[in-house]
Amino acid sequence: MEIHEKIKEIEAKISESLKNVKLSKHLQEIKMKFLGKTGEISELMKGMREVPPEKKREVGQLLNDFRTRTEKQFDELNAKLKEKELEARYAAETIDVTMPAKKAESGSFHPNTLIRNELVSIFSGMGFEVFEGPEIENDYYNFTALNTPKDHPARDMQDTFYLAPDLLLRTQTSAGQIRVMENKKPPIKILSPGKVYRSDDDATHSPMFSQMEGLVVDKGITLCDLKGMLDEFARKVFGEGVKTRLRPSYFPFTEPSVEVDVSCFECGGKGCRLCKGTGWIEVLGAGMVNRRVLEGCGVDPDVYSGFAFGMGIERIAMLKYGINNMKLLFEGDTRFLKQFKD
Ligand code: 2NM
Repeated sequence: MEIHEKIKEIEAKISESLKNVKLSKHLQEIKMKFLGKTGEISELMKGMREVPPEKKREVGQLLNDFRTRTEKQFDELNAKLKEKELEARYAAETIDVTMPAKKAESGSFHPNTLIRNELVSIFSGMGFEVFEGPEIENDYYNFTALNTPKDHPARDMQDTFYLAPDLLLRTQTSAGQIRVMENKKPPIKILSPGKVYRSDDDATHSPMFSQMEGLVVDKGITLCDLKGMLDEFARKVFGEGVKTRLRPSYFPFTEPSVEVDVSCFECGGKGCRLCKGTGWIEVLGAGMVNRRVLEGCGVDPDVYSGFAFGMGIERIAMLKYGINNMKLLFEGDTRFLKQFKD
């Protein structure tokens, strides 16, 4: 076949192939088909061997021109495609610096933590030191040392989570306070916040809840000291005008034992829904440490006396923040929790 026709034929193939090329990657593949080592143009040039000598110059010139032309054609198209691809990439990766930034959500403290921190701060101000005992205790520290007799209902399997015959989840943080009395000579003034466990689960009881207990032991400590400290606590937590009232009660580890009410901070004592018309709200239990408890810890009850108190953190949180459902404090629902951002 005539060399001109051959060239024309390949040129036609090339323009046909280039019609729908959109990506430089595909262009490169097509280029190989024609200009690669075994491409059509290269194969055509290998045919130079059969060209008679007198035609070699002319045909060689034609083929060289053709190859140069074609290479240029590919290079130019490649440059165009590359530029388009770069533009598309820039467009796709554009950052709109005027877009409003995504708000970084900040966390908030759990109401229990807020109350705990507030109480620790108030009692630290009165000279209490924080002591946290272990959550796993034995019968002695949780019951016996606290003067809870062997047949006391609190020891029942139904109220206490036992891990082994003599290993249990503490039902009150005072278990740890016994260790302090055993190891330290009075004056003792400690605050014990922490989780406690009771086999109890209904609308107003959770099997795990948080307590804050306080203990003061020294020479000459009386119920008046307890009352004075409680007044200070009530004013700081619930407001300046709030008073406290003691009612007789019973705990095995204190004698006498009292329930402590605060005057209703909602109605000022006139009676409202919060205080159920009584003007008073029960907030904690307390008493003078039972001499048998002191004795058991090696503290001479004829020399020293002490008072102790204990409150439920959840209860204080519910009262202070007006939370009407205790379960909200255990669910971790952020719709609830984020209302406590300050
Ligand atoms: C309460 C009520 C009354 C209490 C007793 C003790 C200890 F360790 F001294 F015996 N710590 N906390 C106590 C007393 C706790 O909670 C309602």
